[in-house]
Amino acid sequence: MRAVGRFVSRLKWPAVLGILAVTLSGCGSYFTSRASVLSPAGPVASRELSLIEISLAIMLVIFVVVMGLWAYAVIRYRARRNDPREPSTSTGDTRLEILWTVVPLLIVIYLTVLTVQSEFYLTRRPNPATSLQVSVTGHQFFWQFSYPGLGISTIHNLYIPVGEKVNLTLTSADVIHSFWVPELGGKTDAIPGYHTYMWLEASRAGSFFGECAQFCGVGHYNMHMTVIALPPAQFQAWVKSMQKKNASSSSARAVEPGGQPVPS
Ligand SMILES: [Cu+2]
Repeated sequence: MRAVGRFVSRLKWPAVLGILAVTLSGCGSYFTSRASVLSPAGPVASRELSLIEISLAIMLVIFVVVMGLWAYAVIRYRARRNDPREPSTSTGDTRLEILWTVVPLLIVIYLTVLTVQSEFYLTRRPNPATSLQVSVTGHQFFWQFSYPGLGISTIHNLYIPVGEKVNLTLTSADVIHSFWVPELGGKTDAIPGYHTYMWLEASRAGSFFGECAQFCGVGHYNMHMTVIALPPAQFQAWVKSMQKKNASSSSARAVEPGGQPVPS
């Protein structure tokens, strides 16, 4: 301990502040980056963020109360030079024991109820009649999206209409990948030979950055995607233009403009 104290005192405050500044600067990109769970753009991500915020607020209250009591005890009962008396000790207090057993129990029950409710909300599959169906396939190292009801397919970019639930069925052509668009919702694994499900909805138009969140090989770092949420009329126009291209294409397989052909 003494060695640590000597080390800190030799560093002095400017150095400590310098290290803090460098370390915390890493947080800047987190708050401003395209891929932040802190700027939700749809009901799934909003629900997830509210769970994070509620848990964080409870933890903050506990932290402040515990640290406050600790600081009070340290200052109030510290050894004083001119006071040789030992501080008084107590052997227990039933009311306090009950209090610090019941309060954490209530907090855990509250968080459990909130979490289970959110789980049900997030895993309830939207009605196929009122939602868009998309099959997502992870490949080393790109994402493929096909719209079974519309006969079109894209890679890299997932086009969706604003304000409509999108029902995703995920799988993988090779290894395990994980589909993650932070502003729209949490991660879901794409597993070879297996189907997983999630739904998303964008409540505003825009481009939302996404990436593979499961290390899947040398190209993992570049396995990005963009979810492009268009107003419904524009989405319909995009669908029509893709279907037209599909019809005129000899391979009968339309590809995202500017994208690579979908590998067979
Ligand atoms: Cu991957």
